[in-house]
Amino acid sequence: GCVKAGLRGALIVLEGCDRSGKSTQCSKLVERLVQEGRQVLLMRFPDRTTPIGQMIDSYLQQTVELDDHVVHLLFSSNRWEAMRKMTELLQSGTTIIVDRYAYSGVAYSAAKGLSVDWCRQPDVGLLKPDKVLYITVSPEKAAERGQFGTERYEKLDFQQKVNNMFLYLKDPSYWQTVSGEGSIDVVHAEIYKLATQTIKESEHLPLLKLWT
Ligand code: Z5A
Ligand code: MG
Repeated sequence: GCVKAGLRGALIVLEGCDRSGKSTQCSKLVERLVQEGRQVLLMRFPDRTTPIGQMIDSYLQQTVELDDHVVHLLFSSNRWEAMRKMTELLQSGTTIIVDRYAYSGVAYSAAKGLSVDWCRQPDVGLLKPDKVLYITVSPEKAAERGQFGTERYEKLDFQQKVNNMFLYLKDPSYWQTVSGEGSIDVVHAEIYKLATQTIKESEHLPLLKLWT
């Protein structure tokens, strides 16, 4: 698995509600692509390692209170601060698998009552993913995967609002829904198939910008 000159990497985002298995599937996918000798990187948003990410972390852990608009802009800034690095990596042939992106940004803030149009604006112009794999699980299945944690948004009625927002944001031109209800290996097989197709299809396509 060597890098073919001039071909770019793909930007693939996994989205979905709480406990749908995004982080589990992102790790498994990246592990397999690395084993195959592909150039690939795993990223997640929020990236809690940067100064902005640390502010987000304090908010999610409920150690600080912030205005909803402020939090929204911090999540967006946390993506913007990664854009230069992501662009360079994609152009040099690295595929990036991303655990949550701007869709989570809009879905969670709009579920709190902010206007969807307002919520989209700060993320307009971010790199547009080549594919969003939207993992779905029923609330019953999600409940079998353990209790809600103690972070801010981990409550059932709120998660249902978030789900509805994801359905509203879903763009069939580049989103694909994947059932997250099978075993980890079954879900992985489907995601691997779609991701490798996307990598192949994106090689010669230009990088686009989100919501423009
Ligand atoms: N947020 C926001 O408001 N604005 C933004 O712009 C962004 C995010 C980017 C933290 O995100 C919060 O930030 C989040 C949205 C908000 N709030 N909430 N809720 P995060 O990404 O750090 O959230 P997380 O808590 O790490 O992820 P998650 O959504 O809760 O879980 P997941 O990654 O989808 O699932 P998982 O960790 O892979 O799996 C959950 C459990 O299920 C685990 O025990 C697994 O072993 C098990 N599992 C996974 N797959 C299976 C299958 N197939 N069968 C059985 N069991 C399974
Ligand atoms: Mg996760």
